[in-house]
Amino acid sequence: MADCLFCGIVAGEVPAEIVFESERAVAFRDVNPMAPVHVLVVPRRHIVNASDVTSAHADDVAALFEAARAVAEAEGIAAPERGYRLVMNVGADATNSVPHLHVHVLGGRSMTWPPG
Ligand code: DGP
Repeated sequence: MADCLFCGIVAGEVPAEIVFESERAVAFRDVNPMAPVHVLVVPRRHIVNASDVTSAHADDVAALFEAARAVAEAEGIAAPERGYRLVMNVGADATNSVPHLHVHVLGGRSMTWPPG
C-alpha cells in the first residue's frame, strides 16, 4: 500500500534489519528496541491492525505466529528455557503508531506483568 512504512520495508524500499522471511510474513528489528530482542513480524499483505482481521486473513495470521516462533528460536529466546512476549497494539491508548498489522516479539530479559 502506498505511503505505508512497513509495506515499504516488505518491498525492500525502506531499509531494515530483516531477520526472517516467509511467503506471507517478514520480520525485522525494531528501530527503537525495548528489550535485548525486539523484532517486529508483519504480514506481507497490508492489514491495518488486529481489529481489522477477519477469517479472510487466516493464512496471514497463521504466518505471523509461525514467523514469531521462528524468530524466537533463532534469537535463542524460545520457551520453555527462556520465553518471550508477543504484543499487538491497537489504537491510540495502546500507542499504536504504524497502521500495518505487526506483532512485537520481545525477549532476552525478564518481563513484568501487568505491562506499563
Ligand atoms: P506500534 O506502537 O505497535 O505501532 O509499534 C511500531 C513500532 O515500529 C515501534 O516500536 C517503532 C517501530 N518503527 C517505527 N518506524 C520504524 C522504522 O522505520 N524501522 C523499524 N525497523 N522500526 C520502526
